[in-house]
Order: sequence, then C-alpha cells, then structure tokens
Amino acid sequence: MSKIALITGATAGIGEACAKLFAKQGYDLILTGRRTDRLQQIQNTLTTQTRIRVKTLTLDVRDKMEVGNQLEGLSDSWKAVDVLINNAGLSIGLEPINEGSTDDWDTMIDTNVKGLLYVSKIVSNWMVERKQGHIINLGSIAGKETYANGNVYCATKHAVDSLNKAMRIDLLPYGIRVTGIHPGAVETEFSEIRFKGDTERAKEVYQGFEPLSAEDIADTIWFTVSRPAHVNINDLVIMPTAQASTSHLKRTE
Ligand code: NDP
Ligand code: 8X3
Repeated sequence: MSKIALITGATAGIGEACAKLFAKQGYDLILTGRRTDRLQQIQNTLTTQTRIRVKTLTLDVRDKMEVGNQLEGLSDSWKAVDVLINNAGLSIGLEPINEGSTDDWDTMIDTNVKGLLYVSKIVSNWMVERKQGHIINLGSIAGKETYANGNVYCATKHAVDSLNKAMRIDLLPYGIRVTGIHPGAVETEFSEIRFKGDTERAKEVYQGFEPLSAEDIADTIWFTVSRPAHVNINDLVIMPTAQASTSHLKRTE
C-alpha cells in the first residue's frame, strides 16, 4: 500500500513543490488550502502524470471546526497518514510594532500557530494510534532570529520552533519523528502576500541574489523523510548562499 502525506497550504510555493515531489516518490496525497480551483488543478496534473491518489480538502486552517470536520470526515484508509507537512503560513505587513495592524497580527497568529496546532492535534492522534509517522513543521529563519519590523511574524515562527521541540518530546513514546525546517529567503508568493499584492515591492525582495526555490525546500524535506526510520533530523536551517542571516544579504547591485 502507498504511503500517505498530508500537506497544508499545497496550493502554492513550498507546499505545491512538496506535493509534486512526494507524488513522484509514489505517495498518495491529501492536499489542503483555501483555493479550491488551485487544488483541483494540482490534483488533475498529478493524477494525470502519476498513478497516485489525491484527496483535496478546501479548508482554512484558522477555522477549528472546519479543520475538525474535514479531517475527521476522512475515511480510515486516508487517516493512515505517514507524513504531515505543516506548511500553511504567511506573513502580512512589515511595520514597526507601534504601527502594525492588529488584524494582520490575528491572521498570522491564527494561521501560523493556531492553525498548525489544530491540524497537528488531529493528525498526531492518528499517528499515535499507529505508533508511526513523521511531522514536518515549516518554521523560518524568522523563528531563529528577529529582524526590524518582523515582530509578530518572527514571534509566530519562534512559536513554531518551540512547538517543534515540544512535539518531539510529547510524541517520543510513539516513535513519531518531528522535524523543523527553517528557510531563509525562498521566492514564492510569500512576499506578494506580505506586501498585500504589491508585486513590484515583492519582486525587489529577490533581486540581486539567487534566492532559494520552493523545490530546494521540498528536496530538503524529502531528504529528512527518506532517512532510515531510526534517524530523525531534528532541525534544519537552510539559507541561500548569498544570505548569511536576515540582515546579511550579498546583492550584486
Ligand atoms: P506561499 O504564499 O507561496 O504559500 C502559502 C501557502 O499557505 C498557500 O498554499 C496558501 O494557500 C496556504 N495558506 C495560507 N493561509 C492559509 C490558511 N488560513 N488556511 C490554509 N492554507 C493557508 O508561501 P510559501 O510557500 O513561501 O510559504 C510556505 C511556508 O513556508 C509558510 O509557513 C512560510 O511562513 C514558510 N516560509 C517561507 C519562506 C519564504 O521566504 N518564502 C521562508 C521561511 C519560511 P491558500 O491561499 O490557497 O489558502
Ligand atoms: C520568511 C523568511 O526572512 O522573510 O520566513 O522572514 S523572512
């Protein structure tokens, strides 16, 4: 029987790249996100190109009821999830603490922290029952450092870093692996969302150096998943070669 990976935020960027790579590796997939059209598109592509099964769930990870209903509504065979990739996340706004929007803060905290928890509680229980599984949490370099105007986004990713460690301890008795992935600059829709659709400003973030691609991160995630069962990669920080830290970036112009 094929293994199953559940990927949150599979409609774009890192989540979509993971969906493609895990499909290539023969995993059946549960793909989630808010944009149904994109989920369907990815499902069509993957089921045409490969022989895997793809289940799509349109859901907003911030909605506790919806997460519960949709995940618990899956059949038992789909609940045998081997790999959970907690990827759905975002940053909105880049202002100093006294100027930030409290609505933006709510969105980041509700998505990056609470959403990750709602999904993890349900899926980790399935893994506990089977005494196996691997949870990948998408943190960020923003969860290891704090930079100007990054305040609440950095705080949410520090929370993910902490939850990653906590999950590893709590799930230890069940042989469940837990890995934190902490990328630097990856060119995806991330900056477009952060700058609320200002594509010019978003493009500038990645100019003058070679950022990571979503595929680089998917590759790294696959590396952790494909280690032998007795090996757990606890934590990985992965940066573009041109970026030493959030405040040290070598641009060519
Ligand atoms: P993208 O904006 O390209 O993708 C984000 C994904 O998250 C989309 O599929 C989106 O789907 C989903 N998502 C956002 N909000 C929700 C929600 N409320 N409910 C369900 N799904 C949601 O960004 P990335 O691929 O770059 O980001 C993926 C993860 O990687 C995030 O956690 C991000 O913080 C982290 N990261 C990104 C870095 C970067 O430089 N790009 C660096 C470090 C970490 P939809 O809109 O359809 O709901
Ligand atoms: C995304 C990377 O440096 O913009 O998490 O916070 S950064």
